[in-house]
Amino acid sequence: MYDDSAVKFETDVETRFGVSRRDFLKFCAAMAATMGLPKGADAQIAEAITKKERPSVIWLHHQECTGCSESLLRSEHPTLEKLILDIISLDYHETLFAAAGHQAEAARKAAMEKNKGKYILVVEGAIPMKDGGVYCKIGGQTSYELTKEVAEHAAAIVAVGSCASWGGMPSTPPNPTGSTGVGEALGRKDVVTIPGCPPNPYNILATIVHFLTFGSLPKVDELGRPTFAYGRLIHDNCERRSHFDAGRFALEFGDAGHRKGYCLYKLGCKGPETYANCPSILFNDVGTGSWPVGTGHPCIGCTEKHIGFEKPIHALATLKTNPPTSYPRIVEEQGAGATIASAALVAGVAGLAIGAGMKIAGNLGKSETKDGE
Ligand code: FSX
Ligand code: SF4
Ligand code: F3S
Repeated sequence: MYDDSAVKFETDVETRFGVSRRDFLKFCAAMAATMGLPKGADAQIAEAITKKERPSVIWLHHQECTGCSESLLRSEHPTLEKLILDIISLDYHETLFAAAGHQAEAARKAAMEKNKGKYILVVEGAIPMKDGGVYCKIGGQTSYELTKEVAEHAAAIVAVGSCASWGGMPSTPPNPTGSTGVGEALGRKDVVTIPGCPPNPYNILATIVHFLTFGSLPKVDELGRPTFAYGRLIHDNCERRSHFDAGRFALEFGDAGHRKGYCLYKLGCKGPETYANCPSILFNDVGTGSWPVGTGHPCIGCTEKHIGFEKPIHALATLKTNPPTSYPRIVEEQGAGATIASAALVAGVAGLAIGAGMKIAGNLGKSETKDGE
């Protein structure tokens, strides 16, 4: 266990990472919490980050907007980008590299040779497979060729963002370039995917920190997504959930319900069929409400294949969870009693045992709040 009271630790951390010991330990605790690790894991993480050799990371870009890198580098408190660039040895990253052209390609090849079998390959962006992959080329190689070459001797492959995970936005029908994700393009099942457009930077970093600390990638679901981040429905963690359960919905952007922070289901929120930790981990480190639904926009399901970028925003989400066993009181803030329609919704739902999700969906279509919101 690292003796965190040692002056040396403090000096090392401040010198190396440019953050205070306190901020560094907070960061390690945040990483442990993000991954749902037990007590003591933050000390293991601190020890690994400060003592172990920085893992070499080769970061490839293909069809994408670079929002994934932007999101990672714009994080604050403590300045996450400083930690990232000190926790890993970023040996190749097209948009951050000072080098260009042959120099950049030479740096990639040197890193691959030096760290053969030990480096992490991070892929951002989709891989076009149509017409021999000609729609995206880097240094004379197609995205597919380049990825295959780097993947061959990688210790782990991490697909960052929805594009790299399954094709994301570039693969939206009719998918003219035959875009797909890394796993499918390479025919590999061992690719860890961190979907989201962009993905939450803490999920990216936690995955890399897990590899650094424990020498393995985190547990994943059948889509290759770490279960610590994609194990729960957004809907089950959403701060507007009590409004959903009580039948209080925004029906139009800017209406009274929207202004009061009611549920966005009827505006097309895909939270009920989207697995991600957005409501609990939030974005941009600015505090409460800093995630799509928190700002009043329905979740578009950007972490889910065939939902984000494919299912229209006006289409209602498919409800995946059973109705709750208890409901909040249906009392409007202004003191009015339960509305007839929302009471009917509760009564209808409470009486159901089978096909509950479908029934709720039916009721939702009919229910209205008192002032027609
Ligand atoms: Fe895709 Fe990332 Fe969306 Fe953009 O690069 S997941 S388009 S945020 O940047 O790959
Ligand atoms: Fe939140 Fe959307 Fe679920 Fe409503 S439908 S509770 S806004 S996740
Ligand atoms: Fe994406 Fe929905 Fe989260 S749109 S960022 S999965 S809230």
